Amino acid sequence: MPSLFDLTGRTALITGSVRGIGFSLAEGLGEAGATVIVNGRQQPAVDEAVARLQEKGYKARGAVFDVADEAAVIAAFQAFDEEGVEVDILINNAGIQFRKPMVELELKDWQRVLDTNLTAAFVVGREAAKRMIARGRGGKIINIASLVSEAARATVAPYTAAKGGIKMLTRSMAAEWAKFNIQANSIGPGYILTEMNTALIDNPEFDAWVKSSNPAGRWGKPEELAGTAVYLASDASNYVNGQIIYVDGGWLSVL
Ligand code: GCO
Repeated sequence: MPSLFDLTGRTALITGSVRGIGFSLAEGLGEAGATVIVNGRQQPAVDEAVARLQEKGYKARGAVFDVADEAAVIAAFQAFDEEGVEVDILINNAGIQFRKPMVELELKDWQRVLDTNLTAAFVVGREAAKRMIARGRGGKIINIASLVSEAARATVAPYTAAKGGIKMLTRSMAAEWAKFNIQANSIGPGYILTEMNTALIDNPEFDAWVKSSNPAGRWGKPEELAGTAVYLASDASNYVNGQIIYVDGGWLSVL
């Protein structure tokens, strides 16, 4: 009996996957048998990530496009169509961070974060879902949320608003696409040891706050998100829709 978690024969597009959480998710889905499409904005970084995955024995290819550029997203999916590439699993992972108090925040910086962290998930999700629906065999969409999908931290308002939006966009996707056998869910990482968080990791006070605020008493590792991604990308979650699974060391569950 094939494993409920076997992704063999399925193709997964993971946006923003040349490093960090996205790359770890690509490793996890590759390990489960999926062909992974690495996405980023720079060809050299995408090529390097694809090579690293292939060296590990995983099936991988690249797709260079900016998720915040609708025309580029549409062109990328048209190229998939022409090449016969069928995205069965989409992980909307691409995201940026911009830390500044709101009273000092310029609209252009707010907009750039919302464009990349929320609107892009809608645009890429729309292009993937159109094709999943047309193929008639369903699909999986996983949106990367955050602790700040539930509770806010000062100085990251655009990121927080976007991640709160990801929570409800995920439910909207479930509301509209469940009937096509598409399951759309989210993963809410806690504070993870990633390049985006370097400034926080290197700040002794912030590091102490993270370690004292979750019952695990530590930062999470990117690879600790892969199992949840494989679960949500596999047949094991075919009756799960519109949910967020927090991978946060217990942070949100305790006072
Ligand atoms: C920050 C961090 C967070 C984490 C993560 C927490 O500045 O507070 O970047 O946003 O990245 O989203 O779940």
